[in-house]
Amino acid sequence: MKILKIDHLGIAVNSIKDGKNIWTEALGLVFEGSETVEEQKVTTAFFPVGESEVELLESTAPDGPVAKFLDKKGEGIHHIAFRVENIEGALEELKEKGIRLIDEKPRKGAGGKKIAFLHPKATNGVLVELCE
Ligand code: CMX
Repeated sequence: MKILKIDHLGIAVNSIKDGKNIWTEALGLVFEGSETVEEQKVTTAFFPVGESEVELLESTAPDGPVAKFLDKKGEGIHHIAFRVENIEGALEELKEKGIRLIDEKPRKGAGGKKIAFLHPKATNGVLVELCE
């Protein structure tokens, strides 16, 4: 598999509206827009940084993965996303290597990207997302 770059860093927040100002007014990033991904039960807000982005994640449902994370750990880094060349091929390769996957097939993420998660227990406690 080939990782092309860090696509984004996902940060879980209680509220995008309340959390956004630190990234724009204090750190000078530009708010690029917001999107709700119903399947993931999150609303995302993107702030480009060079070739990567900061992604704020606010849960839309109390049983969603981001709500569970916030309940357990509070606000903070939720996942790191790597842009890959061929996500289906990358998942196949990882599966063959016996790496624990959350998604064996890609699903639809923000911006119409294909995304898939590896289990944090397989990657030193860090939730890793692949996207294309
Ligand atoms: N980072 C690191 N560890 C995490 C984690 C995260 N984001 N989310 C959960 N975990 C850990 C938990 O702390 C727990 O560890 P312990 O067993 O040591 O307590 C373990 O993973 C299992 O967690 P859980 O609470 O028992 O199980 P969940 O039902 O919360 O499932 C996970 C965890 C990772 C499978 C689930 O959150 C998931 O499927 N995540 C992928 C989807 C996702 O996060 N989508 C939101 C992002 C949307 C986007 O970017 O588009």
